Amino acid sequence: MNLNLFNTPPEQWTEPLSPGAQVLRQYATAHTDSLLAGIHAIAAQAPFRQMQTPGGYTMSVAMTNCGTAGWITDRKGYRYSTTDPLSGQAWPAIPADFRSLAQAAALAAGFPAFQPDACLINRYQVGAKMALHQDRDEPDLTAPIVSVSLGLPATFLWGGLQRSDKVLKVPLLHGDVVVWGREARLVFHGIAPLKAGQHPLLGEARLNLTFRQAL
Ligand code: MD3
Ligand code: FE
Repeated sequence: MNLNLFNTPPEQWTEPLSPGAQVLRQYATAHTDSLLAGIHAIAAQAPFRQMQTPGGYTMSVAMTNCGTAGWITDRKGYRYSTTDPLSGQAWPAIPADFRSLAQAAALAAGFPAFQPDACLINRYQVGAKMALHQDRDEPDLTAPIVSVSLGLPATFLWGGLQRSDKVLKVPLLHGDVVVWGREARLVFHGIAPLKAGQHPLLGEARLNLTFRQAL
């Protein structure tokens, strides 16, 4: 881990975040208008909702999905579902430009065979957070996860392979894309409570897309 990274302005990030995690700083910036239009259309079919955890808590992050499968949680557990439990219908398809962006980012990070079939869309309002967790509901852990950050900046919490490992804080900004694979794929991670602010395109919110191979 290069500690200089945290004193270096994001525009100068040129190194991997850590083994297996490649930051493609501002990779999505030219595409943010079409991403936001796509998310708006998806949310019209499959609204953002705050899901229940198996333990009975309501998540502070609101979520929706596009793709053949979408990630859900309720009292019965965490899983992928081919239908939206709110409507009983299939999730909206992944827009072609979303998919191209995710595949190009994966290719740039050394994953030429990435075929995302699920895209979880997280919406953070001020104070929303995501507790430290691993993403392990996907059957093929050799496939990476590609994330795209939009809107207000977030503090990404980057731990290790044990929940008790030291956590580093990394800023994720509007337009940043990160490809998480290999040694980074099962690392514990989370998002600190979203700080108040106003983003010119998104107001008081952050959106995060995560492209996954879930089937
Ligand atoms: C590292 N989302 O949806 S994206 C999630 O910003 C999630 O909404 C956060 O963690 C967010 O599961 C972080 C970055 C991310 C996503 C998946 C990962 C980092 C990851 C999977 C493995 C390792
Ligand atoms: Fe995650």
